[in-house]
Amino acid sequence: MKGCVFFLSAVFAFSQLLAGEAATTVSLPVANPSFEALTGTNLIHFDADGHLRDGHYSAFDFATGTGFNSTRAIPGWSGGGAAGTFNPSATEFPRGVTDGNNTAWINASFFAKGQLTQTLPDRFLADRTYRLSVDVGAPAGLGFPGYFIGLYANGRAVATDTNSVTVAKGRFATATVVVNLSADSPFIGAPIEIRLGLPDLKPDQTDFDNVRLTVDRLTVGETATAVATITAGFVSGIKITSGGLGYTNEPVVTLSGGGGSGASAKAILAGDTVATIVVLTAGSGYSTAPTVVIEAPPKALSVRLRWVPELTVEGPAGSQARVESATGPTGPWTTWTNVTVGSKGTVLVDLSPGSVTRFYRSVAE
Ligand SMILES: [Ca+2]
Repeated sequence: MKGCVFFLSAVFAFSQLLAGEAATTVSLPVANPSFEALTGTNLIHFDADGHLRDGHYSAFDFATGTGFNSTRAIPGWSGGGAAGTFNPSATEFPRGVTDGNNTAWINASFFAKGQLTQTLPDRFLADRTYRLSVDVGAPAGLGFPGYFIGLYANGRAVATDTNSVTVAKGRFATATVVVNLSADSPFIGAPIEIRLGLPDLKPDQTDFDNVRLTVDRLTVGETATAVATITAGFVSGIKITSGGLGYTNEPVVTLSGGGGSGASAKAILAGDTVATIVVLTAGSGYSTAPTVVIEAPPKALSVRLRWVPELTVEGPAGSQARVESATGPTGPWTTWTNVTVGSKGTVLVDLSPGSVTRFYRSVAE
């Protein structure tokens, strides 16, 4: 068949593969996120249920007016300067606050300003999208010094927002910062810190409410982990070190090693993570804590697309052709496959690794 003319055309087609990556958004726990946690018994400032009265506030640094000095002015948050918990009245916010009754307040003067910080138990991980949202309020009848919100790690700014959202007097508006860190970021593994503050030494007050922090986490392959403790040879408890993600059914928990036998345990889910592991039988004879193995979650079904070359060989029906490939346009050429040409041509798809960068030609046999 030498001398026949064969024609090869190539188009790039999408190939669908399984086991891609899907993400789910979860909330990271923030202590006292809406500033409702402060309670007290001083009936000047707190009602009979222990909640701040309308128009009353706590403060880190002074005890004048309707305020009072408190080292726990905002539970869960550390503070400096003029800052605390505030239950605004309709004078400051005619439409109320955005969540619950209270806000955080931070004051500034021409000489000093307050700040609030909270360091979370969660740490920054790579390739996750972190989103911090905070409702920022400008109390009516007072000067508004603007706002500052930020995510920090090891004392350094990771992502911040200063005054990008316009806040009307007597109203709240939502400010947001978003960050996604690569694996070589110096912040990976550092505890996540939230900071709320004022950008300038400018009177008078900014209020903050409803602090939310979410992270997009991969749903594939996050297996829960846990460690066991023993007492007098028995398994006395199992503590979860990571709840994992993506569980649809309670995973099997096995205990192995440690020199003993007979211990068993059961996992309990909260949503799609392992929340608790209950020891069912304590076993006996353990000299060291047995290893806790938790079954992996099922893989999420998802789709990843990729380019692959689709080749059409045309020529006399029934003739034989050899398709060659090379890494450059001038060769050297090697045989990729042999083909018998059909009456409408023959279609071939190269799914092998590196196919998108290869060159192809057809040769008569
Ligand atoms: Ca609130």
